[in-house]
Amino acid sequence: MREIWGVGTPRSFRPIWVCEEMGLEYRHHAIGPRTGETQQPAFTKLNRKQKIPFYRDSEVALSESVAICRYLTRHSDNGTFYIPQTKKSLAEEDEWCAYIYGEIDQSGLYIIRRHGDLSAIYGESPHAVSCAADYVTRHLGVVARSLEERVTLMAGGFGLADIILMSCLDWCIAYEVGLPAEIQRYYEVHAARPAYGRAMRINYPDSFGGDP
Ligand SMILES: N[C@@H](CCC(=O)N[C@@H](CS)C(=O)NCC(=O)O)C(=O)O
Repeated sequence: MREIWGVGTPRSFRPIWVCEEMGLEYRHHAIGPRTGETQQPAFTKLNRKQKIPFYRDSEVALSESVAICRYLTRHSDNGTFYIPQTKKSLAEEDEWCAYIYGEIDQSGLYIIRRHGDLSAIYGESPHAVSCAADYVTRHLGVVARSLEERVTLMAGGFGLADIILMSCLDWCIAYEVGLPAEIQRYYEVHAARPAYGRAMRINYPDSFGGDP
């Protein structure tokens, strides 16, 4: 049985959406960030990083949202999710995932979080927050250029790179980082996917009346 730990963050949203998109069954442990749940001994035994998301099945135990999602995409092909098959397309998808995760998520949005929402832990720095927002804007501009002609990052269709990007766009919206027109159009197309709606309800139950 697949199990996913984590709720309430863009990172926990990713594997939930992949499972919902691909029709993979899983048991969800809705433990949240900064609630003390990731520090509990039972969870620490599973994931020494004390972070969500975390994933386990009979074969692997994985942390890191991108790694978990990539692993999950190899488990089914219901035809609605693009899975690269060639060395070239795998590398191109990898390039998108590393770029979005490294530059937009970790070096941009998470800096805003650290020195904004989490300033009690990491120190308050309005300057870091505003520089990180500018940094995200600059890289959204790069992504936007690739979305001028189509509404998926990969020419083959909607897939893993889009899930990573969309989760960052939800985060941008929450932090009031403006989206270029091409990205706004892209966002609206994929936010209408039924699996996105289901994953939102599961991952952000408080925003939907607490009832996933
Ligand atoms: N690189 C990791 C980041 C995971 C991460 O930082 N998770 C945060 C929430 S977004 C967390 O669990 N923080 C510890 C806690 O809140 O207790 C990933 O992409 O999965």
